[in-house]
Amino acid sequence: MSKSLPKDFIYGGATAAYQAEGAVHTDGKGPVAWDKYLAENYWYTAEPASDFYHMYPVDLELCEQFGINGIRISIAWSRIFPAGYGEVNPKGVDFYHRLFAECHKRHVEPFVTLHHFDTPEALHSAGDFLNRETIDHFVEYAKFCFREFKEVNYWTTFNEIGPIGDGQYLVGKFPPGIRYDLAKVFQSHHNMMTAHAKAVLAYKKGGYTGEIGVVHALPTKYPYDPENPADVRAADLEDIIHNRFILDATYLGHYSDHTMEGVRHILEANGGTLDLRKEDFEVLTAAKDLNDFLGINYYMSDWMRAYDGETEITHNATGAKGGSVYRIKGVGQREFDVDVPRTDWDWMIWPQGLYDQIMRVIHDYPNYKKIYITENGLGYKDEFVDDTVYDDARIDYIRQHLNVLSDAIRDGANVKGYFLWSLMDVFSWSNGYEKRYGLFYVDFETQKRYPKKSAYWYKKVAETGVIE
Ligand code: BGP
Repeated sequence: MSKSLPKDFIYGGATAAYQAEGAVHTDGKGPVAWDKYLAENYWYTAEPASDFYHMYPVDLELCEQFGINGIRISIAWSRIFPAGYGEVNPKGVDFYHRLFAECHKRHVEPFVTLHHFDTPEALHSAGDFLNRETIDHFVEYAKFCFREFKEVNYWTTFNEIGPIGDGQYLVGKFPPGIRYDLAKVFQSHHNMMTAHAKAVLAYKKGGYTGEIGVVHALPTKYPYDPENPADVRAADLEDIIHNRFILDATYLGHYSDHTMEGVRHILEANGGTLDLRKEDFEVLTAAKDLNDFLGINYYMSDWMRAYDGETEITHNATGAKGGSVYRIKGVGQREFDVDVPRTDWDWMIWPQGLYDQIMRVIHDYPNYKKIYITENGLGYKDEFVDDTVYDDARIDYIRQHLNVLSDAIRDGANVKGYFLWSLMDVFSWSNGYEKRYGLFYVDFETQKRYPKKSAYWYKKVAETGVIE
């Protein structure tokens, strides 16, 4: 029998400013570190992306036509403050007012993220969030947006604090491209969580009537051999790096003894120290019960084995299946050779991991209030035929993940919505335009949109609440 989802459920599509808007130098937008980094290190840039800066009325009309009643949008910080702080750019402010008005006109609720990987260049080159001044600049930018964009009912401070630290300081695939520096990873996570907490406190102090939360990417980590204590330990340490450290900061207001033992172990093996201040924990503690929702981005799980060697990571950017290597000194290694389907980019497709992750959150952090799945989707080398894409693999992927959501709700989780990554095709930060996720195919030359088979399937689920 088909499973179903609750009546008030949000069927959304997700986007991010830098991956969708294009127009990177238009109307006074300030530079971000990615502009130069992509040009120098990858085979593509953020122009034209999906030209959402001009095409948003088309995309929102498609939402309305296809039963999509929520959209994740991020504000490009450097459109509002081109240098990260100081003078406001009125054209940037005006763009987002027009965009949010169009959302409401089409009955699509905007869930708005303040920071989706795109710190303004001036702050990024001064150390990004490793520099504590960036925390203050972020909070000022957040406060400005809260005051200015009163039409927004759902705010997210950050998108994926975890992958930002990993991308910037561990894997080195995001600017500034630093590799294997675990201390910077944890410090970046901690400082960004402090910035998040300060923004939440400012929002609540401002007496606004909307909701505020944070979006975390939470890949589930399993031991390759659950009977082998060394594999269990490897999975646990990986979980601390990617999930537990930031979840503790979000909902406990401190790091548990278990978490800190793991962090110390990792830093002993890799070197480096952390600057965790008393005043940070005061802020984290004050904010821990004020998060109105948690956004979970879930794409994959990982299987971990013990590993006794130096760190070695190879990022599979091109979709040549089997190209990934991931081994961290003092932590463990990812095992890709398990009996689980995976994408061409070596992302292990495991819907049960979403269920297990949700259950962990509601069990370990009972003050979570409610959850939205803010990203989930299948990156694929779509084939464009007959003016569409017959993306049965994507339909299957979404169906399986919605099914476990239905199970999680049945088993007591308060999950209120799902945002497919991505609404229309956008480019991927470190994989380019060839890795597509959208419900709507984008011809990046003409910027024309074409509904894929998955868009029609998703529309039916949104209209009926039944996962066919
Ligand atoms: C998340 C990001 C998105 C998006 C997605 C897919 O980490 O929040 O911005 O890019 O992952 O990832 P990728 O583009 O690497 O395939």
